[in-house]
Amino acid sequence: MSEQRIAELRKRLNQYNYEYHVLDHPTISDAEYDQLLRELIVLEQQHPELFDPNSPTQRVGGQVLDEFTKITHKRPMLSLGDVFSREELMEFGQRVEKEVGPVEYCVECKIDGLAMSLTYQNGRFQFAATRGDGVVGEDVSHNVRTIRSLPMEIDFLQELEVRGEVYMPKASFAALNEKRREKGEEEFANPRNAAAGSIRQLDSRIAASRGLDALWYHVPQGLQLGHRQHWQSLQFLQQLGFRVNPLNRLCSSMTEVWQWIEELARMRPQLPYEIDGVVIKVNDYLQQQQLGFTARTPRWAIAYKFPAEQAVTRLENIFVTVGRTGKITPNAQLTPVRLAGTRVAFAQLHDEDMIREKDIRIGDQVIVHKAGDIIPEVVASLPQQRDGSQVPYEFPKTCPVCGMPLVRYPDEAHHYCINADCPARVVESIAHFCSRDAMNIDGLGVKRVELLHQLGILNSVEQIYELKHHAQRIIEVPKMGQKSVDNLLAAIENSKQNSLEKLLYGLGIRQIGEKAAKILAQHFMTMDNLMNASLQQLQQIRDIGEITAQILLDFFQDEANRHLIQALADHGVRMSCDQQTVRSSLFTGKTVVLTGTLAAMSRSQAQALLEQLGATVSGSVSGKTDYVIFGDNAGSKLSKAQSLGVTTMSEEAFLQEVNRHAG
Ligand code: 0OW
Repeated sequence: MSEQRIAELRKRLNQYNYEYHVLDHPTISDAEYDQLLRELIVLEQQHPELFDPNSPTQRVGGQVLDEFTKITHKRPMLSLGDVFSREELMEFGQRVEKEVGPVEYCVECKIDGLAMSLTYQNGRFQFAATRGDGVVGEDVSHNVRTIRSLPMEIDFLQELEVRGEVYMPKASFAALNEKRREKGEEEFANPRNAAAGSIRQLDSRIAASRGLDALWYHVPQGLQLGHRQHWQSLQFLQQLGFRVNPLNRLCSSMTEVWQWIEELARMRPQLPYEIDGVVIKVNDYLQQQQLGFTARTPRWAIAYKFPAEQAVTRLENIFVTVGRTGKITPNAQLTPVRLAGTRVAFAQLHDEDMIREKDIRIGDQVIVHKAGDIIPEVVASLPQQRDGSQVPYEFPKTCPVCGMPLVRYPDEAHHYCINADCPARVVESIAHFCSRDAMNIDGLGVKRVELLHQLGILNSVEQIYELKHHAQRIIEVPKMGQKSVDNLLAAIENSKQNSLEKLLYGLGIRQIGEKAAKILAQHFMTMDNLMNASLQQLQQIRDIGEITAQILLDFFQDEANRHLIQALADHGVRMSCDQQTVRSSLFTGKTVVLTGTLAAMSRSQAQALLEQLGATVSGSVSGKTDYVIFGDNAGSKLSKAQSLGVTTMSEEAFLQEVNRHAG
């Protein structure tokens, strides 16, 4: 009876999945597994009435959503307080032990991925939700189901919530970026971004191809389930088939905790996943209850964050690159060095003054600093290590690409190539137009644009929309098969539907970044209205100062720009803006600045939320700022706001205001 056979195959294949992906100890060969899977696929096709989204056949994805549904967490998903030194960690321990007496700590790697909440009922996976703002997350079940190590069925029938971290293993991350490099697509900065980008895909086949994994570390209702310690809950999870980190340790003192932290710091480069610190939790649930919570974080847990890494290496040479605005940026070529888990061969030098002030010379030993996914930078040279072979750097007088003389405006730090036809600027401008935050044309990264520019078929933004006439030429480009040409031409066609702010930002007008583009698009709604606006109309827009208004006026009066816009319109590029659903709130029409590290969400998520509430998010604090919202480690912007008497708002007050309008 095939119904029995289907049930039996599902059970066996789930067990084999568990053995392979959780125990790393398969008991059958891949060929046997594939054969059983094929048999199940055939049987399920013959019995669509027995479809089960949790079946082993669904791990490869196949569901495509058109949007994410929201899920409100039964219990808020908290963030963690951070400490950055042994001393601060010891203070945490003293505070805890002063309140509840001697404690045992559970010490866990702080996996650098994205927090995830799972819900099971009747022993079956029901749904998975991202953390979102801590209160409302997104249903990403279709993508989480593709994580092979996650059990879809467990031997526990009560409703159960399990929390953990979905992450992209270093190996998957390297493979993914290699593939993107080959396709001329933008690479992910780090595994966390790659994991978040994968989990937020609407098409689960993409998520299934990304090699995601997860480790589970929290049972919110542990105490209600009769567990006395967190450690017991971790064992409970392990017995149910969840992957739990074998590097978790129980420690009976903060001194022992610190020893384990030092051990994990040593192991960090060899771990198969990125960690950005260590999480230390009071193990006993009753003691956790006594300690309670702050607005956003448990008082019984803390994250110790590893210090940003530095390294010393030799500065081999300095070379300049030409940006799309003609800005000349000096870069350091280094003797490659491992830094924060990555191989670093280049670093930023910012500008000529910095090179002189820090007395950085070619051949110097230099200190290189890398924090998070920020581009590495040279922080200092080591003059005491000079051997006389070092050479001061002479900033070039002419553009290295087109040979025209460089210009340095009096009050500017940078030199510029002012030749609008400089090949470097043409290529950078086209690549910017195609970039993700602009017209988002996948497959036209800088390298690919450079190639097509050299072929002579891509010399302007307008010619992007004429590439379809050169399909045969494009196929000749290395690693461009028919499929990637089709994808590229489809991406170009799709870009015509972008809302006006993406086009405006893509045009690369000086001083017009994403924020200003969005403000202008939402204010004028069409390109025509904007192009014909007077200086006064432009100046009266909040956050568009006099200088920017003049730059805009000059840009739209320039015949070449009007011709380009007309040509893009003739190609069918949309010249209007999406209607924004602005819900009125405390922030409507106000200028808001975000500062510090928000726990509940990323900076860009907070910005999007604020803009939906009708606020303008600005990058700098001034007398015109209405609110400064601060997270952890808020710095100079917060103190400037206080000195200017600008209203400051904590993240939890911001979240309360947002949730008042959540809808
Ligand atoms: N990233 C981690 C991790 C962990 C939570 C649940 C109770 C208090 C915080 O590896 N090992 N353990 C916890 O415990 N949280 C972690 O990550 C948190 C989730 C959200 C912010 C941090 O990344």
